[in-house]
Amino acid sequence: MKKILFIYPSSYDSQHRIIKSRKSFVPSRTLPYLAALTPKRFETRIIDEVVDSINFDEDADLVVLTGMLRHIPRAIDIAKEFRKRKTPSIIGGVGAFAIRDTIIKSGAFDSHVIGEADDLWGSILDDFDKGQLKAQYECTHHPSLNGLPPARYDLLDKKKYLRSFWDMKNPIILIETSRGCPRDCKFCLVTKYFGKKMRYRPIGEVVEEIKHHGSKFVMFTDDNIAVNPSRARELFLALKPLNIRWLAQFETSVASQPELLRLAYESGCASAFVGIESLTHSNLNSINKSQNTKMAFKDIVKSFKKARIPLLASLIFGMDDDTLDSIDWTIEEMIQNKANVIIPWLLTPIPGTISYDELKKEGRIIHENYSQYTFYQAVIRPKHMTPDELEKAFWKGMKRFYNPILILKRFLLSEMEDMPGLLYHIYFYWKIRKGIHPFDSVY
Ligand code: B12
Ligand code: SF4
Repeated sequence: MKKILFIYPSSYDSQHRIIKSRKSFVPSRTLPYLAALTPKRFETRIIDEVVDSINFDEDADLVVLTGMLRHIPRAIDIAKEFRKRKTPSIIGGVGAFAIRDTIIKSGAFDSHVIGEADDLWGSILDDFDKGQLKAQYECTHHPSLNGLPPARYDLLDKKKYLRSFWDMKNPIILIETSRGCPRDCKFCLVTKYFGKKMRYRPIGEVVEEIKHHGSKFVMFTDDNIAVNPSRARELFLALKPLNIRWLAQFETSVASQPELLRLAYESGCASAFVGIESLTHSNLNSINKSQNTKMAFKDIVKSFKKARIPLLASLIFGMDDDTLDSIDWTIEEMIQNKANVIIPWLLTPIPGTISYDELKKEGRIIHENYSQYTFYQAVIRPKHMTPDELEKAFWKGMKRFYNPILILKRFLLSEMEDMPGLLYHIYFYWKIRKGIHPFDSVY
């Protein structure tokens, strides 16, 4: 039986050390899903390099790699090591799509796949079996999401992932119910990669997959879970009997749909990750996210609070109209308006996005060492501050929002969803003190 080694690479820190951790936040869906698509005639094993080590001498017939942008430099080195042992490798996924020229130039991989795997993976493995692996494959369409197999989370070592408050036995699992996004925010790769047209999995299949894994806390990978309110309603109704808690990404427009939010809560929505991005309208217009200017932030928060869903406000600092004062002011607004959680990032140009093209043209990209594209290290020159000042303002804001007195105050005044909220804030506080972004995979 031929053996496939699926590897999710770690990334390098600023001293070129491989980032390792005892535990990781949430297991990625990508490789467990690719393993599920793999015919039974292959033996499969998954290595998540942040928490597992790679034995380059391990007996393997094929190495399969994936990753976001920051993982690609490490993926290249891993493939080169295996090449020395004559083990072929394949790479695909969002990172490999964003920087296809870098991948080709590296010459490290036997095969480079562009696009979604669902309709392609079987024929790639047939070619591999025949010893006829091609240098490049591309899926030029967006596959249907009917009949997707459940991801093989059973191939992962569950102990290595964080537990949620609601399920102390199982890790948080990622489940897909849709792909695509009809918006086209300039900094985001989703529309470029998955397309503007929404594709949905049959709800019955989503429910079956959730039951199959048995985890009581689910994070949906959908980029915009309620963009189609009638489908979202149907999904939430189907989730209700499962008695799970879940988290998903919502856009701000859902704040004007109290009925839908109420249903989300009743079906187990434990947190809504909302791309607020900026409180400055000119910034929002400049990134093509003017839909966020339609409702004031305080009303968005109120609407989620009314539905009893904690709001995780995702923010981006470093846009053209950001100043050091406006960053401080944004954090204060988050505190005053009682956002439950804030998740700030720095504007980072992903090749393939409009933001990348614009910043490149203006000569404002400092470097393209993708290992450092962590989204909390400044890689662009902002207009009204230095990159160093931007990073300092980011950490200052994080420390201000997650300071112990405010955390305690929030807990005592029940602004957060009681115990889980408190535990998450303590966890975030601890990560920030270590200089790690709370949503980075390392623990
Ligand atoms: C869930 C998620 C997270 C989770 C979990 C991450 C994880 N451990 O997997 C959390 C919240 C932790 C997270 C964090 C971040 N994320 Co995130 N995340 C996602 C999200 C929403 C879903 C990913 C997913 O599981 N999809 C389902 C799987 C099955 O899809 P897939 O991996 O794309 O695989 C398919 C194809 O790509 C292909 N494929 C993939 N690999 C391979 C390999 C081969 C060989 C082949 C043939 C095919 C193939 O086949 C699969 C099936 O078709 C995506 C957006 C999206 N819709 O994909 C963003 C996304 C991946 N994240 C992104 C980013 C930027 C981040 C953050 C930096 C935060 C931020 N600013 O948004 C952090 C960084 C974390 C880190 N490790 O450093 C970007 C990545 C851009 C890039 N090129 O680097 C994305 C694309 C969103 C975006 N805004 O553009 N994220
Ligand atoms: S940021 Fe969110 S709303 Fe905007 S294109 Fe990306 S997924 Fe869609």
